[in-house]
Amino acid sequence: MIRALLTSIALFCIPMLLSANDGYKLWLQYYPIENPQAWQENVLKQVSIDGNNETITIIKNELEVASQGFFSTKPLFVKENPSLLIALREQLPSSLSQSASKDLGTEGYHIYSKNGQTVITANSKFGLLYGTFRLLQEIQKQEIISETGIVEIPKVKHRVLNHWDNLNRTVERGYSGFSIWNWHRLPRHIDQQYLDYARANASLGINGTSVTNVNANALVLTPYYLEKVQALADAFRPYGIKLYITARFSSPMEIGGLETADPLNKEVQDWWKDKTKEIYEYIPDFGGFLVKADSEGQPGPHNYGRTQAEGANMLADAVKPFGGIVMWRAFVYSEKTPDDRHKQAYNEFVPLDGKFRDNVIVQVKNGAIDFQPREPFHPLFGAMPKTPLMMEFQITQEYLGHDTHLAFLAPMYEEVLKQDTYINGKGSEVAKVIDGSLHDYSFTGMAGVANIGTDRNWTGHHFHQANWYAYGKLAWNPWGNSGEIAEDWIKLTFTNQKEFVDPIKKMMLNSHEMVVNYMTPLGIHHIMARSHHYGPGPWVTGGERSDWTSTYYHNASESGMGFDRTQTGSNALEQYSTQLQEEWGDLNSIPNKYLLWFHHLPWDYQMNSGNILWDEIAFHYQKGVNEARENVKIWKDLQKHVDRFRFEHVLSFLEIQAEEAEWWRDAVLLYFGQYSGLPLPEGVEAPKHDLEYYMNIEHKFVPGI
Ligand code: GCV
Repeated sequence: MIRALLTSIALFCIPMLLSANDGYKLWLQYYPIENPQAWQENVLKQVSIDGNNETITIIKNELEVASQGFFSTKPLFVKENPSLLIALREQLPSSLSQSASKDLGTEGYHIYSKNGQTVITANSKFGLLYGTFRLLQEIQKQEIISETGIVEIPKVKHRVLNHWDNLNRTVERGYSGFSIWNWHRLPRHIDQQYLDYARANASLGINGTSVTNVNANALVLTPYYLEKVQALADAFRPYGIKLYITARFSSPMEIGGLETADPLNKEVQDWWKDKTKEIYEYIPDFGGFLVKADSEGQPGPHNYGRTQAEGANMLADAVKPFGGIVMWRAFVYSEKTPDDRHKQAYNEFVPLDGKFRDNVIVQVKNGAIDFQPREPFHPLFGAMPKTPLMMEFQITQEYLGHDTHLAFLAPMYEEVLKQDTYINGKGSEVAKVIDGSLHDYSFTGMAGVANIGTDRNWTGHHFHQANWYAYGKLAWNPWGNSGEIAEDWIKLTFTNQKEFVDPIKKMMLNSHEMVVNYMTPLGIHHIMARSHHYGPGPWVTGGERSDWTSTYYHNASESGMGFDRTQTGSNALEQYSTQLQEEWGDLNSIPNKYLLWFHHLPWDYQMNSGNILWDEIAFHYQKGVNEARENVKIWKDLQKHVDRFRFEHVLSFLEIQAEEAEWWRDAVLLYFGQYSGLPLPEGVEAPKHDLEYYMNIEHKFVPGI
């Protein structure tokens, strides 16, 4: 009897364990391939790869893990007659070289088939590593490698993750647990997760990481921490990843004993030169510094009456002899400046165009305010022809519901990258600033503020792995397509089955717009709760600075709402090209998505849909709620395609999201309804509670601050 019971428990548990997938493997699942085509089955059987270095060992391991996962076999590493030849171009036998692979640069790769063999070639071991990951992805997706094959060359040079991780392991705006950097155990203990992190990044072509918060702590520059940073750099190096750290501008005073941090002071300059030399002794290929200065209480050159260029150049001179760079953030604004926050970075940086050293790249957020659910592109893009500018996207969802709200961000990134600035006439897209082609420079970059933490699945929501993935893909190629990125990610992470891929792709591609609908439609912005930014807070007002309040941005009153950024208002519009000034300044041509970003309008303003503004706003909120509810249904219907762990995890998050979409709708409509004085239009559900109820919701210890 007892034995029978135990047997049945065991039989019940085995499938449960087998179906346990905690998501740790990200998009590198390498799940079994059913009915593989002959070439797929054969390609990993006999592999030839020469060379004796850590990167080559990583490539071999990857091939083993993948082959084991796909086909339950291990590849044989051979010298003769391989099915897969992985070789540097200079090592390729002439019978196998191809002309198309000539211009691969230092990181590009070419995968092709010739004479029955599959070949991966590149000019460097990192090109081979990227090519290997790509081949494995193609195998998982069941694609064929043709004779011309795949030629890939990154369009952006510095593809960097920015971790806003503090030395105490909290993560500013991080919602997936603690920082994965265990500073206390470093340098002696190298956690497996560091290597898995590097591997995942390499699989996307990410080639840099800045491991500390931009709200920086000078201690990271002391020998105690440099030893630890060195250990991380050593772990990442074989994966082609350079390490950067954030430099606190006042470090010479805080840890150097100087009385000033003035960038024009010789002692200060020498301090940074010596410090930099010391860092390079620990990390010979150190990437350089990332700096946030003169922003939100951070020290900077303004403290000494100096410009951003003078501050950046001092650090640039220090790293220059070692080949390092400075990524200097343009997120500079002050509550003491009476101007619209939207305009401040542009006003500060444009006059400095051409004044930065050639190893400084200015890092600009995608929009001028701050990673709102939707923002028009930052007017700096295109406006500094003599200064390389890099993009900063936020992958972590500070303003997008944190970790429980599904928002696939590739469409948002794509919207910004493909937006025409019209700076040099039609066809001057933001992506051309980022890939350097608009102003003809090769010093290019993209940064993504990481959403990675100690959560077992890395990113909190399983679907937010897709945002890390999408960032990596767009950093490699800013002209990439969200649909293709979503489809590939689904296939690599879950399954190739069309019945799953199609609806999930649709759900992902709509998810960002859905969140915009129930949070901030029609150009409404910055109306979230104070400080932690979780949930609605259109009533936020007062406090230490007005540019951190909601009322500063929405300007709601009985007469209407919206921020007038036209000539009758702050005229932030004048920072864009004349083409866009005309398009966005005119109520007949501005896209609805930017309407209240640039215009203050009465509640009964007649929209081209036939609705008045108030009704249109209300319909958007309701639409967002409906879509969030629908996603729960879509997911439930697909249960049979997903392992139990990930199914349940995602389901509970989608349910939270649907509930919180209602919270947003009700709170915001009740609040603005006080001013519009109008009833909710038919089709919009009545709020469950009164405004006071929503204003009194207080979440304790929200992560990320
Ligand atoms: C790291 C926003 C965030 C801050 C962040 C800042 C920045 O203001 O709320 O947490 O600070 O952006 O990008 O520097």
